[in-house]
Amino acid sequence: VTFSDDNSRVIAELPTGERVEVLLYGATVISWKDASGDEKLWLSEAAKLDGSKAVRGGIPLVFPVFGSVPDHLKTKDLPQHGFARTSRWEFLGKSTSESLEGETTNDPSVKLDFGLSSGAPGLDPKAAAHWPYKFNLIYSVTLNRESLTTNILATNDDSQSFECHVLLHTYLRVNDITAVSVTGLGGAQYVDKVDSAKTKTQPTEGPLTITGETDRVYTPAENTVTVSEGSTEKYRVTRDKFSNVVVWNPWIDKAEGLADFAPKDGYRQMLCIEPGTVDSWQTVEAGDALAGAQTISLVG
Ligand code: TA6
Repeated sequence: VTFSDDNSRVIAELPTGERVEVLLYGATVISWKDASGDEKLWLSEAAKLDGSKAVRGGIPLVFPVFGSVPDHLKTKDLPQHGFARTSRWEFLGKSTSESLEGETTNDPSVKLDFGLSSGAPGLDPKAAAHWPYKFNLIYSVTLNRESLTTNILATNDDSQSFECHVLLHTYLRVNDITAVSVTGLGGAQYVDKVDSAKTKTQPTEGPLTITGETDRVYTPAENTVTVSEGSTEKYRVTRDKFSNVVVWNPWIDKAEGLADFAPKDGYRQMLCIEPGTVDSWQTVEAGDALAGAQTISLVG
């Protein structure tokens, strides 16, 4: 595990060559490469990596709110998608699969832990102003040869309960969105945010294909979604303790309208598959915790 010389990122590499890079700003995974150096996440060429705004790409972390907040909540002035992705997290340490004697195993893995809590120096000041709760977040990133797992644990250290959303806003890299199909959503209800947030049902037969702006909050029965290109499966995204998967592609016009989305035809090389719990407010009682994880497995 190494640090960038400006201390803004943590890089971990396995002895077999797989590599993950995490920006301390937002604890945002900004790169995940397999042993042959193929990048698995999409990162905009115009992504801000200097802490001036949420990273466009990689795996932004959405907490405590998804989207903008309804007026009835006192947190209505929080930034879109909350403050976890716009705060500077602390690197808490790493653990590897190497045994104590130091010889490497044939299934190497490394886990990086990051922390953000109320009162932390790196907390986005908007948070303190509009999220008056004592909380602690631990975010773990685990890399092994064939997968990347990210886990979020949010504990309520306050004497009152709070309500929140949590979501892992993963930008998967694909070669050509027009050849992509997604399975594992058949029969699932979804809120179609492109079509005035209507609730619809995904047909059971045939995969989901992306032919235009797509912005859907699914509540699937199964906990795994598979992303294929042509007839080749590429990613299997399994979620744990998350009830939703958001599928998002901005397509041409929305990509055009996002200042930090580059190149503009980059919508053809990305698909957001976002495990989370965002269709209802999760109440976390004082002293309780909310946890969730995604595992992205490389297939084929
Ligand atoms: O996850 C889908 C979504 O909520 C879209 O509606 C779009 O807003 C996207 O997130 C990106 O949001 P951002 O705040 O990162 O520009």
